[in-house]
Amino acid sequence: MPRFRDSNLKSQPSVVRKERIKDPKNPKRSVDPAALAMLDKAKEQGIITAFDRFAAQQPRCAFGYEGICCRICFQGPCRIKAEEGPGSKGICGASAYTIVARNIVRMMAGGASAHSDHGRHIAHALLHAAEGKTADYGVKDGDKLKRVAEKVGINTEGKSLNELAKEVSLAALEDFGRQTDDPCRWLYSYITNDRKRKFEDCNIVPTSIDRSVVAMLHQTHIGVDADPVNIIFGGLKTSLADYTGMHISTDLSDILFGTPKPTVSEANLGVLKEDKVNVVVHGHNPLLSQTVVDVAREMESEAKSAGAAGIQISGICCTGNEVLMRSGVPLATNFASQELAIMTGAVDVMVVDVQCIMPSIRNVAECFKTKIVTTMDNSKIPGSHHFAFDENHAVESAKGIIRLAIETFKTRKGCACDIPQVKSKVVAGFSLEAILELFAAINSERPIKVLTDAIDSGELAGVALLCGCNNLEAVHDHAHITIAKELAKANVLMVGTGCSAQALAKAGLLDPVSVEEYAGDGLKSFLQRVAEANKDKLTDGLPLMLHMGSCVDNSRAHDLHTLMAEEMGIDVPKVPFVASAPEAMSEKAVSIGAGFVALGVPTHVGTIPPIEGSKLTYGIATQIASDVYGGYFIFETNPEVAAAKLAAALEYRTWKLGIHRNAAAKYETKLCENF
Ligand code: BF8
Ligand code: SF4
Repeated sequence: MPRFRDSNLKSQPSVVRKERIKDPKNPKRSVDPAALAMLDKAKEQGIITAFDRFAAQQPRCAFGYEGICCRICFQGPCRIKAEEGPGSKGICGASAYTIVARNIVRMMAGGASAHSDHGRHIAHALLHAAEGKTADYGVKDGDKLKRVAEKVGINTEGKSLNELAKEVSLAALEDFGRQTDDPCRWLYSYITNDRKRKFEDCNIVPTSIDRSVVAMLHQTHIGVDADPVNIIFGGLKTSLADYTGMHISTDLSDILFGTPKPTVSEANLGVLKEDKVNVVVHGHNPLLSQTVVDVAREMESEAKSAGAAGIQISGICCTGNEVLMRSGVPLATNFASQELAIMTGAVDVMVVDVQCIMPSIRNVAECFKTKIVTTMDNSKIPGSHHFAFDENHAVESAKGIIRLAIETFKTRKGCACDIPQVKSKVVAGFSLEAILELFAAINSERPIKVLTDAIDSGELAGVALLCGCNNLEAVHDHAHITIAKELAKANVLMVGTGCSAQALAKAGLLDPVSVEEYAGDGLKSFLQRVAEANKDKLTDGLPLMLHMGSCVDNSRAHDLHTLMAEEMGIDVPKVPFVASAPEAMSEKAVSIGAGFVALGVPTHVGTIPPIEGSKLTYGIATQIASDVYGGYFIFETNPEVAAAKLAAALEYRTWKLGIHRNAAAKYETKLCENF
């Protein structure tokens, strides 16, 4: 990690392990007023939630927490129990560094699999739509289709949209199973030439998604790789396969459902309506949730005939982000508080697809009228309703789900609900295309220059991506909100995704009025200038953070980073761009974070992943990564200190770039490439 002006700021956490979790036995650990109201209700009614189960799991096993428990073969679990002697290694002789490295890269493989399988599902839907095999989907954004085709090197001339969609989806599917040694096409179409050289030099270029995951599981089988650097580099290859899968998901979802544009909506449990049929979509895959949203609009009259005032759809987790971004559907809540939405008693159906769905939602639903509907072959919860979802029966399944919700409403009608009257206005929908269109109102030739000029002039301190999960280990939403407020004060332009964006949405930070209260003078003038130039499109102004979408849409943020690098004439690790996952928890977060680091981004994580058990592996993540890739991890559990570290990382890059630019001007040379 580079040295910062304040030498107290390091990549290691400022908080000792024992003090990291505030009040761990207290189940009321949230700053969201709606969640707190529901936690009171849960206590009164004796309903157990994730907040209680977190307390019950304390104290956690130190071996697992530090990553030095190995369960890769069943001679174990082996734990590293001593500094030396037989207890200092696993039964096979694996050292702490091997065990920690193997565990963490297997998490990357899990994350890459989840994102990419989602992308594959969408690629199949696009292919079948293009071949006329499903009537339920089709190309909605032909311009995006052409842009993506051109970007990945497919000739668009003289081809119909369906011909092109077929070629693009087949090219995407090839990235999953290519058997030659050519690189993943989606990765190589979007990154800089300098990054390609770097990845080739380090031998971490994935040739296909499936192959890199299989190779990773092989490499970490008992008795294969013991070298932590080689294992971690194998993990980085998998994380770049994850990037590939995320980019395919984003691109093909935009083609099928439209590229997001700024939209006004609301967030938090107050969006549920007692007198309406409430359908909550939860999970990640827009194939289903977008169809539910579209079908619900056509079924309003059926709901009204059942005595409801209409149908209210709202979202949780990333599927919620997908339908917010494209259709303005309100957000109910984020990951940690998913059970609490059911506690309102107002949810008729919670329909789930894949990832981040707590199996406990069914137990909570049993206490109310709520029905849980699972939809995917690979994601079922015992005791729930299952509507098998596939591209050929999407509309039919969505209609069945809405009808079940209407029937449930009939039995719920007249029962008391407890909907906390808490919600905030949200302006979201900032795809990269939407952001560039806003900038184009100021500079139509080179829109991205509006942003890089603001950094060069010192108006903005840089760009930060706020992303990632909730983790019950943290006080729900607190770190997301605190870091956002601190970075806003420091004039950092923020973009966001995932549950992080949802935390800010619920807290009112995606309401443009929050700019006046929290933004520093530079950020305020930048946002106001861009909003003023786009008065016709942005009737409500710009919010403090630009919501770019779901977790796969971190690919949009990577593209913004790459465009900035190209405009500034430098490679990505020199751009004042940082990322933060203040409350990360999932395997996907591990693979995204590792990908960010390989792409040269200082990446803060506010909840410590299980790698502290090996100083060597920890050093690879924080120090060696920086030396090789320019990106590195910053671990910090205190959000105020984390914000200071992120601001310092930006300042360091701006300072260094300034020095090299001055030197280049003084000596009339080109900008040095290797600083
Ligand atoms: O993919 S942020 S808790 S919902 S894993 Fe899950 Fe984490 Fe939320 Fe979205 Ni991303
Ligand atoms: Fe133990 Fe080695 Fe088996 Fe891991 S792989 S459980 S360290 S014997």
